[in-house]
Amino acid sequence: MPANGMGSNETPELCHPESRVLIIMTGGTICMQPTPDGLQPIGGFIANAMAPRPSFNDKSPSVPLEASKGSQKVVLDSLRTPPSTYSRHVRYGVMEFSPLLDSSSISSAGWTEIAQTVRENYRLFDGFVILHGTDSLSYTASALSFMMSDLGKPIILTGSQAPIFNLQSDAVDNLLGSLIIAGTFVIPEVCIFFHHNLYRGNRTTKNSAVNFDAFASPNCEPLAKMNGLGIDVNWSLILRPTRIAELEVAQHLDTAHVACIHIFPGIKPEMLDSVLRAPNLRGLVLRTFGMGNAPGGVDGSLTKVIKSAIDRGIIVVNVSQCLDGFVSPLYGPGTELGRAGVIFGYDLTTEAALTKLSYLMALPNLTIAEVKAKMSRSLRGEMTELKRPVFSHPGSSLETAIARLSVNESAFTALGCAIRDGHGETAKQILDSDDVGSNQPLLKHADYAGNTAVHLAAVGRAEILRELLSRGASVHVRNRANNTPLFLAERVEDNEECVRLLKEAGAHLWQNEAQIIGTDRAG
Ligand code: ASN
Repeated sequence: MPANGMGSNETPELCHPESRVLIIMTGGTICMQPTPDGLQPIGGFIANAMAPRPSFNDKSPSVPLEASKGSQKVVLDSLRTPPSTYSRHVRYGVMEFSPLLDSSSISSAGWTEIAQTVRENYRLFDGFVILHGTDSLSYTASALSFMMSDLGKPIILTGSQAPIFNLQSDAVDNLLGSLIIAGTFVIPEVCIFFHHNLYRGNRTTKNSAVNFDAFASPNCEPLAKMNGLGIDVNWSLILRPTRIAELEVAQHLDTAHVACIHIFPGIKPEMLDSVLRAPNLRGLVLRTFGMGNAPGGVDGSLTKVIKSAIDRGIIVVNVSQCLDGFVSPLYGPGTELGRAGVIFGYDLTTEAALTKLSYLMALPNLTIAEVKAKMSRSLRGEMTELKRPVFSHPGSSLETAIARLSVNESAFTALGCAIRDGHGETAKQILDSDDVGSNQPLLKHADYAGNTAVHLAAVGRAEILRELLSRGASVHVRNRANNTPLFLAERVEDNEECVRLLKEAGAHLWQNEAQIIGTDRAG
């Protein structure tokens, strides 16, 4: 058995390893029951809704789960799913908001509470599922996506159109799918899972008040789809951090100084002006017609009030009322808005535009010019940016040539050889040739023992490890023996540089791994 734990029989035999997922219950229809005051969220979700259902409870003994709530240590009751088609159990505990909310009442304070709960429990769980009402789900998902920088683990938001206690409900499918995805795939994004689709959260909008298929992501394909038996992840779309840094969570969003106006034929410039003169207003999202047009008028008075607001330092962002497509200064009225200094939000949804503006306005020390510049760029995949060109590599090495044939075992084998032999330049070439549209599918590959390139490099190839991490390779994927790259790195002597790099990228040891390393060192 190799001493570094790379073999599949390193830790005690686990036929079906467990992932740990924290469910944060904020409320929403999923946990509602009828009352004389209409549907209201009811607490005790794990005991009332999950424990009685075999798909959420394999009846194994409950293991107390250590968690953190408002910086206090708490112990959560846990349940475990039966093994999924991916041969993993998901063990989970539930933390409930108090009070539970209809999501129409969520605010920036609620987003801060969710984000801080994730941060406090980040090292204790493999992934997070946020249960939330559907009404403002896209706003919350967008807000959280901006609040989390260098996220390395999945955060999946879901809810349902009908309560879980109803005979006909979408709740079980949505919750079970979210749990399995959060416990199986290292998709380091804030996502919404709904009606068999996993969406990038900041691309979504609620498009049905009643249908189970309630969300649309008009300008971005689903990140994954649940098919009959399994889940097809579109790895080429998944975004990963592109620098070596740990998760950072923004404190809050400044929703108090932004507004949103929906343009309609006949809108009075005075109406818009009175909104733009609201005390302390700093930003406005303008929902325009088609590709970004607003009524110009003979004297352009609407544009005049907008220009005057921009001159007073207010940021105005143009997004389309159309779900599909983008805004651009193509037509006369759009060109006029562009000349007045309006920022074109390309294909941002209204939800993403408002929360992004609120996020940027809450960041300390950003100038108006910097906020404007960031509004025109994608921060978390919320707007489409032109793809990087694909370069050819004349005169590349044999390994690179093999690797370029396709993204498959031969490419990963070539990369593995380069890592094993410490050929940093070759590894870089292979990764460059894999960098189609900056997706790097090779970073998600694993060998027969489930070791990713990061596992392979963690045992002493610091230079290559740095390269992998700067390209966004995950430090959280576990191999078949359930070990993280950091565990392998810690078990190798004189390997401080790899350990340091992994920790800088947010890696941490799980309790069982720390115990084994403690025993190693004591011995
Ligand atoms: N009003 C509910 C909410 O957003 C709607 C739902 O969850 N389906 O909390």
